[in-house]
Parts: sequence; structure tokens; C-alpha cells
Amino acid sequence: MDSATSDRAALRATADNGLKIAIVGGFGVGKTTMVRSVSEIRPLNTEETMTSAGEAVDHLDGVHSKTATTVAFDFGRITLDERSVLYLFGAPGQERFWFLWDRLFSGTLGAVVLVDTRRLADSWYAIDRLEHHGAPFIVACNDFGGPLHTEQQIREALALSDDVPLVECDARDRSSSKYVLITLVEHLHALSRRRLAAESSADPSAIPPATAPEMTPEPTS
Ligand SMILES: Nc1nc2c(ncn2[C@@H]2O[C@H](COP(=O)(O)OP(=O)(O)O)[C@@H](O)[C@H]2O)c(=O)[nH]1
Ligand SMILES: [Mg+2]
Repeated sequence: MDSATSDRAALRATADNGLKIAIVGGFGVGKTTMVRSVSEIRPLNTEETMTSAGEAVDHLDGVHSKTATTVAFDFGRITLDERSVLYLFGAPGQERFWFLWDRLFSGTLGAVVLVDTRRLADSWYAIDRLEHHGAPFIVACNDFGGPLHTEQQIREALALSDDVPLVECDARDRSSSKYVLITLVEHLHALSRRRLAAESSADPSAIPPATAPEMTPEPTS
């Protein structure tokens, strides 16, 4: 088993704010690849070589080049600043692991749904569960050189609403994977600003008074 933890980049002692992001999607869409390409530590993963014993269980339609499969979680880490650390969890895509996903989504800030545009339906379940949990997410189309679809075609096939960001990526490429995570974080930020604005208009007393900067209380933590 290729399973390793490395302290190549030791976690800072000041890091006290762990933020969790999930990377989900169908079997073979590139979840393990993405966690590997962006993690600053050698990701803990639990890949197993696939053998003929799994043929009846893990269907390789459309993913014939795949030789290993995740049998638990991919786990990676990115330090954001002195105090904040982003943890990435890639959930195994096979149907028999779907029961793990609901636990995975608790406490996550949001999720990236990776899709292979040749097999869009394989990511339906991930989107369904995220919507069920009310968890914010974005969709990233991983580049497998499949037929080109317009954004509208992909949105229709996935029944995605217009406010869910849809981006393209190459999970093997670090900067492309980083861009996907930045898109998710910007989406989360926009959602939280929208929520605050809605709360303020429902309750005008919730609008913070316009005080001079020197009157702003010091943060307590
Ligand atoms: N062409 C191409 N292949 C990819 C890309 N991302 C992953 N792969 C390959 O697709 C296969 C499945 O990827 P993997 O990360 O194991 O998928 P997972 O089941 O979602 O974890 C592997 O052989 C990867 O090397 C990509 O962006 N483009
Ligand atoms: Mg995997």
C-alpha cells in the first residue's frame, strides 16, 4: 500500500484554525490526483492496485488507464497563514463508499465536485448529497481530452443552477488545482457576504454602526 505521512512541511505550532474542504466526484475523475498536486505534505492516501478480483465491483468503463483505487480517504494539507490550515479530504468515489460521504460533509466549509465530461452522470450523486446537506460547492471539469461541451450543456446535464461556479482544470497541474480551490474560497466568501447582507436587511439593527476606526473594539482572540 502506498500510504505515507511526511513531515516535509511541519505544521506550525501557531496553527489553530483548521478548515476542511472535501473533494468529491465519481470514480476516476481525478480526486486523488488533485489532492496530491496541491498538498504541501506528501498526502496520506490509501491507494491499492486494482486487480481482476475487483472487476465486478469497480467498473472501468471510460477509465481504462486507471490502475490504482482509493480505498479510504485522500488527505492533504495547505498552510494558509500563521494560524490557518486548509485540510483537503478526497472521498472514494465508488458507490459502496457513499455512506462515508455524509460524515465527511459535516464540518466542511465547502466542496469541489470533480467531473469527467465523458461521464457526467458519475458525479450526480455527489451533487445530490451536497445539495441535500446544503453544503456550498463548485464544479470543476477535469481535462481528460473528452469532447468539448459548452458551459450551458454541462450545466444542463448536471442540473446546476447559475450561481454554482463551473471551472475547467487539469488535476495533475498544481497551479490549475490551486485555482480550483481559490474559486471555491471566493465562492464561499461571496455566499457569506450575501448572507450577511440578507440578515442586515431583515434586521436593520444588525447593521454594524458606522464607527471611526479607532472606536472599533480590539479582536478578543
Ligand atoms: N488526462 C488526464 N488524466 C488525469 C487527470 N487527472 C487524473 N488523471 C488520471 O486519471 C486517472 C484517475 O485519477 P485518480 O486521481 O486516481 O481518480 P480518483 O478515483 O477520482 O481518485 C489516473 O490515472 C490519473 O493519472 C487529468 O486532468 N487529465
Ligand atoms: Mg482516488
